[in-house]
Amino acid sequence: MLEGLGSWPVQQADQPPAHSREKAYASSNMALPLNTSLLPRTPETGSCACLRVHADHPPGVNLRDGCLSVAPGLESLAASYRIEEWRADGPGRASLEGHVHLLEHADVLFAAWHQPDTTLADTTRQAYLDLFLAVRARGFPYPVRIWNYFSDIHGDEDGLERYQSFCIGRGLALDELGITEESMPAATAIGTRAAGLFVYLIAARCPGKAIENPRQISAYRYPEQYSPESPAFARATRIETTEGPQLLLSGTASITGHESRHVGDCAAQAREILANLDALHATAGNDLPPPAWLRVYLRRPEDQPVVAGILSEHYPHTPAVHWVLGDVCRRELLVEIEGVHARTP
Ligand code: 3EB
Repeated sequence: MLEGLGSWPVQQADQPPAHSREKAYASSNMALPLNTSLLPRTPETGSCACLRVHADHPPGVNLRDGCLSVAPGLESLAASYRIEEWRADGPGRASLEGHVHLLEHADVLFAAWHQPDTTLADTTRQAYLDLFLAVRARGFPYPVRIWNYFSDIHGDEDGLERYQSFCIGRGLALDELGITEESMPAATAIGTRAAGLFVYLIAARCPGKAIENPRQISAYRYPEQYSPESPAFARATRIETTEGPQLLLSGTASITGHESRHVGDCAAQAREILANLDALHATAGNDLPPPAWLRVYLRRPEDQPVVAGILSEHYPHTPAVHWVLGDVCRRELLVEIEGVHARTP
């Protein structure tokens, strides 16, 4: 078992620190140089050294022009094309290690993985092992945000729903890596129509703060009816950046306690999600700015106008929104929202 992965870095005088640990201590009080925005089109500038998530592109991962580009099979809804960009400082160093595409900055590491899913459980296990070992080897053992996309999320694999197989694979990898569920960051897991499993993440040298939602049971404590292996993610991650605190919001659904609410009513589901997002904001600290952007996953494109109305009623200044098609992991859920609280320029 590999130690020190997911636990808080505790200084131990009797243990000579590994190179990566030394670095982690050196920068432990340093704010992360990280910011994000939702762009209406690809900027003209050649080299960006950032992580870009594209919708409506042929699915895949590449390292071109010093940029880590991920197209995880997202399909934008009408007139909503956006690019999600995450910027760190400096030029960044791109590399491909096995199936892991990496873009390394001084204090932030972007990593992405995409392979066909032979069986989703095995493939997910391999993706998590590959990614977590790669970021750890570079001195960035703490993912602060993870995204997961795969096709046919309600399909069957060996008698289980594919989302459950995904949870099993993730759980196996975390066990092997010695990572506890409580130390996992914010995440998204959404069904798309693109082949293969996509997992990508943002990792840091020091952990972010996992935030749980007082309105919801932690996903890793859900009763077994949802999955034989519980979902391992936090409801949000709070990080301190050079531009102030940020709150990275997990894909958030109409769930309170552990139960789906407002089955069949997308508008009511959206309102419940906003109550969940507000609760996360309140829990994470009132020093946090409002959401800079949100991504709304809809099972049915025709629900867009009603959800858009609810968002603009709720927020005094409606954040930038990327509307996409996506299948939430429970069949009865019609909408899910993720996003980021961050200072906007
Ligand atoms: C939920 O709250 C909705 O398995 O990584 C949202 C975000 C959901 C992440 C995951 C699942 C995951 O249970 C589903």
